[in-house]
Amino acid sequence: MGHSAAVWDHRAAIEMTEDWNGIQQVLLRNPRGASARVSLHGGHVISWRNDRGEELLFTSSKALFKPPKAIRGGILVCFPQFGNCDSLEQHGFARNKIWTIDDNPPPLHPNDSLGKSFIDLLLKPSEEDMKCWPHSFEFRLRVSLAADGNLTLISRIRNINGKPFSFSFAYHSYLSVSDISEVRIEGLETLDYLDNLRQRERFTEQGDAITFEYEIDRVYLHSPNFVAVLDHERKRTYVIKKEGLPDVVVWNPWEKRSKAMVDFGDEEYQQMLCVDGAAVEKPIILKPGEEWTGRLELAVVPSSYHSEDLDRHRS
Ligand code: TA6
Repeated sequence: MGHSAAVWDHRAAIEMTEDWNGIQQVLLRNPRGASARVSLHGGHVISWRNDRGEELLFTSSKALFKPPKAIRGGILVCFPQFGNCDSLEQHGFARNKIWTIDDNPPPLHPNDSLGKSFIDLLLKPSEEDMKCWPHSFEFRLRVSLAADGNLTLISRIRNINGKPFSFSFAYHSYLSVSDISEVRIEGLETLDYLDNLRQRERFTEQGDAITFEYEIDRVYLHSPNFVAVLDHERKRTYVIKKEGLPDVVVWNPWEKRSKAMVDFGDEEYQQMLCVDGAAVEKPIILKPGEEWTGRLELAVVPSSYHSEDLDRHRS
């Protein structure tokens, strides 16, 4: 049976399951055997596998799958704030809510559907959410898996309030790496960043690719729309493409902080790295009726892929 992109039926490539808390999960598959799993708890991508069945996202062996606590790993949607600035919970409430399946979303560009398996999710504020963040919104999230295995998340947030509101946002993405000391990030050199470990003080990154020898928790500002995470040992590179998301958060908890997290193994910092497409420094402001779109595409390519290729992508 042929599964050419033109005849690929995205509904046939979706399987609904339930986790042990009875929360629905959506399994997306592509014709080559790659897959992605999305939980309605948080609209959270909890797994992304290539066509060899290898997991590309990190999830802690100590993760607590107990709502309303967010799962430690995968890709978390942080909204209406990233960080912990006001009365809202850390990284906002979206990651802790049960989303619904959106059967009739407003159309996206045909390229966002053609040849892809995808699911559309919807989050609207509950009365409880309105108490701590009194703004009416509709948040539509599409998660899609393409024929080449690329994973795309498209968030559309619409203000259905009578008044403007502002928010910050991140796709908090736990990438699985072989060994953190063998990893480097390209694309953030020479940028300014806010250091979360020093009260968000602003610094400028040096000219070299970023490598890891200690805890890092930074918001890189106004980054290019392509960033690469190179894993030497596994000989593979994550290419992160983003739109509408000016900042990139980079986080590795290293040894001491790992030990302080109950849902994270003491040594697991060696196998993960968070690189998040985000809008943190300057909040997004939406007037009544306006909509914002933030888009993240993740690809994995062999490490023979060099920064020159990245430059080609950028142009
Ligand atoms: O910048 C990343 C960060 O905000 C860190 O400060 C760290 O706390 C991490 O996210 C995880 O946050 P969480 O609330 O999921 O424990």
